[in-house]
Amino acid sequence: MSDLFDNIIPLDPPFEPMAQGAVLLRGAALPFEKDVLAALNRIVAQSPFRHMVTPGGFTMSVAMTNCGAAGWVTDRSGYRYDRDDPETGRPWPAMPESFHELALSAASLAGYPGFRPDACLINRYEPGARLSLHQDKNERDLTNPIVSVSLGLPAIFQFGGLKRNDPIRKFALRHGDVAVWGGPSRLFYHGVPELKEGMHETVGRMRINLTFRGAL
Ligand code: MD6
Ligand code: FE
Repeated sequence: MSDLFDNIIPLDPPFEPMAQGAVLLRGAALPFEKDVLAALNRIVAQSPFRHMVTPGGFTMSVAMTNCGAAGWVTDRSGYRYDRDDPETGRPWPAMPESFHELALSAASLAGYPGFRPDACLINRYEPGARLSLHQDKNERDLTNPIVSVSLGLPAIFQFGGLKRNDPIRKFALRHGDVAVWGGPSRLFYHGVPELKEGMHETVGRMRINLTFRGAL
């Protein structure tokens, strides 16, 4: 019976262009889902999710943690990458093998082969949490793409242009989707409006977003 399935050629995940250099790979994280969620639990046991404070003094509604050689942090003094978790005083948890494999495979499918991220920012949205329009520009080497993985509850992703008031397009991001973006759109403004109430069968009442970067 199983030999019926042995010769099936795996199809690439559906490939949706978002902008020049940016592509949405629907379901590309699903083969890694189990390992990634198990590894995530180990990371959070070492460096728990926390609500960081922006330089302007606002507490973020999205809770964050990191893994890898460096982690993205914000506090009253600004945004930066730090090798240590300021809450624990210890280095961020190492990047798990399953995270590396997922990031490398999605980046390659999107046309960015050989991606070796050194930072993974992990965002947790509970219903009502949002991330206002921003650019990701604290990374030293902007030739690296960003690989962004969505797990759990669906969200709307707002994707603009190089200027804050450029027109915005919207994409629905669902469990398992991976957005890869770089090149001409690497510095495009983007955000996530308020997460809607809901319950995901494996992840629960939240959305998890992993964004892999070459930060150092
Ligand atoms: C999110 N993502 O999807 C927030 N940034 O929850 C980001 O801010 C982001 O998805 C840079 C590149 C891809 C992203
Ligand atoms: Fe971002």
